Amino acid sequence: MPDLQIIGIPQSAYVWMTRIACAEKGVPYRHVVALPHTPEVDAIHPFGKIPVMRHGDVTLCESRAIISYIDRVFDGPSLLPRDPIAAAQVEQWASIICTTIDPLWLRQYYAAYVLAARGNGVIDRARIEAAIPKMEPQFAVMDRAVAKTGHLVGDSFTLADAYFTPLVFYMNAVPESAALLAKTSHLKAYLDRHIARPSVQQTKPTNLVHEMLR
Ligand SMILES: N[C@@H](CCC(=O)N[C@@H](CS)C(=O)NCC(=O)O)C(=O)O
Repeated sequence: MPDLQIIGIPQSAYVWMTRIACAEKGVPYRHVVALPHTPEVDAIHPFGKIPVMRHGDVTLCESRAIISYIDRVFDGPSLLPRDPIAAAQVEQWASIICTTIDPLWLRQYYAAYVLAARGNGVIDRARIEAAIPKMEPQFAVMDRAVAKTGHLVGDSFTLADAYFTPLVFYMNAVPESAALLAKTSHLKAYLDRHIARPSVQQTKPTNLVHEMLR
C-alpha cells in the first residue's frame, strides 16, 4: 500500500478533524505540514484549502471526501455508524458544523484573533461584538444536542464528534466564547470528555495562532 499523506497545518480545524478520523481508525499516515494556497495544496484543491490528501496516484481535497476515501480503502473501525438512520444523522451534523457553525465560530469570531496575530496585534472588537449575539443561540442549540448522551449521535464517538470537538476546543481557547462555554450545562463537559480521547490528544495542535497575542 502506498504512503498516505495528509497535507495541511495542524492548527486547521479541518486538518485536525481528518487526523482524528485517521487516528480513530488506526490508519498510519504521514502528516505533511503546509499552509493553504501553497504549491502542494494548490496542486490538489482548486481553491487552495486544507486538508488535501495524497495516496499513491490518488489525490483528494475536502475533509469529508478524504475521510470517506480513507474509511472505504483502509481497514479499521468506522466513525460512521452501520445503522442508516444514525449514519445519516452523523452526516447531518457534519454538514451543519461545516455550513453553519464553522462560518460563525471560526471564520467570523475566532478569525478576529487570527487576523490580529498575523497582522498588527490589534483585535477587531467590533467583529467579536457582532459575532457573540449570533453565537449565543447556536451555543444553546449545540448544548441541547449533546445533553442526552454527551455525543451528537447515539452514545458513542462518531464522525460528528470528530467534526465538532475541534471547534469547541477553539471556543474554549479565547475569552468571550470561553465565557459562553462556561455558562453551558453540557457543552463544556462535552469538550472535557472528548478532548481527553487518545485520537484527539495525539493530533491536538500546539502553537495556536491566537497565543501569539499574549
Ligand atoms: N470544506 C473544507 C473546508 C476547509 C477549510 O476551510 N480549510 C481552511 C483552514 S481550516 C483553509 O484552507 N482556509 C483557507 C482559505 O479558505 O482560503 C473541508 O472540509 O476540508
